[in-house]
Amino acid sequence: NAALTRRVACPDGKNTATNAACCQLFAVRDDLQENLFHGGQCTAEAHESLRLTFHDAIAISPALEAQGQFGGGGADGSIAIFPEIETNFHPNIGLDEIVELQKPFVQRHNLSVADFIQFAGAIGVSNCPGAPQLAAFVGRKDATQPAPDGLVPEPFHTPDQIFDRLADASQGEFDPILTVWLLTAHTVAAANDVDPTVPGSPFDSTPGLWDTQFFVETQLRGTMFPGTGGNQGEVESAIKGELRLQSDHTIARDSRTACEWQSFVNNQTKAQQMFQFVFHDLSILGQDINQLVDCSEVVPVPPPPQGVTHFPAGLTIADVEQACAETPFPSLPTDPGPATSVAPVPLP
Ligand code: HEB
Ligand code: CA
Repeated sequence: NAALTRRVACPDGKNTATNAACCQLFAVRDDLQENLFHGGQCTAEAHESLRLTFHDAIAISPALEAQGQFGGGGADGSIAIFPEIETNFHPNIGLDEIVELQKPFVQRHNLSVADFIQFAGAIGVSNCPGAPQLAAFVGRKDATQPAPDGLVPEPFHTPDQIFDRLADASQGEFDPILTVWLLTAHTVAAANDVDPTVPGSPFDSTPGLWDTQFFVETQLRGTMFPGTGGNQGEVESAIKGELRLQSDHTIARDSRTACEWQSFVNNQTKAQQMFQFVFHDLSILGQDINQLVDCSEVVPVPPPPQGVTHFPAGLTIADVEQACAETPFPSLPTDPGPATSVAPVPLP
């Protein structure tokens, strides 16, 4: 049907789009890829841009509103519009850095800050082999006031606290199962501030790949810390150099989520499709979808997945802390060679 597929020519003379409102995004995309993401890499700037999407979007609370308090605006850009307030909230530690790096891009393009944050996250993820193509919308309304403190989950929160918070933010949509889907993001992630003696400690052995190693490695019995012990929100990991968040550990073992967690192991399609679905909804929390234009076509199709799901060298099924009672842990090959050790993700 020609009417459905008709495209508009963009004023840049190079691109076409299904909606003229998407034309401005091509230049933003190209600028981000060249000048923030090092020519299209899945490195720290991409990881931090993804984390920022969550910390902006999740700060919305119908429960607070019901008590007559301002509950935050969700994906409204508030974290970058009021950075001196929100990046000082404890769970937002470290995000001042990516907010500062993104600032000149926001200034030289014409997007709302809210649109920019979610768009940068989607472009950053598109550089990670095996990732889904994430949604991109334009038309969000920017915040006029900062979100209140206390709405972003912490790694030392219990599963109950985290499940309650995500359900509140999404009016019940993000249940424990969808919380697992959201946590797929930790496949391209590292921590700088949980243990400041070892910045850049990744959550899985492949922080540059959107794969399911995160779901494998968080199920392994913890035996060591990448740096010092005794940090709030951290538990032992199974691999040298890897950092395990207490929240990832407990949600991986909680009876409500253990089988869902395990179901991601060696299921690349699931790791793509479920995250694509939840990011779409996360990225528009607090906004009216009917006021937005879908420009997802501007997001590059990510490179194909790389590698085979495996146990890190030196570890086997015997090291799995089986938490799902219903189905056995998938059988996986063990990497050859001496025990795996993961290098830190280089800082921006
Ligand atoms: Fe996340 C990172 C927590 C969810 C994305 N985390 C991170 C960290 C922490 C966290 C603590 C580290 C920081 C530093 O630097 O130190 N998370 C968390 C929690 C939760 C979460 C508690 C709930 C459960 N995330 C999430 C989501 C997302 C994310 C949903 C998306 C969407 N993260 C992320 C990323 C990262 C992180 C991407 C990385 C960053 C870098 O690398 O830098
Ligand atoms: Ca990974």
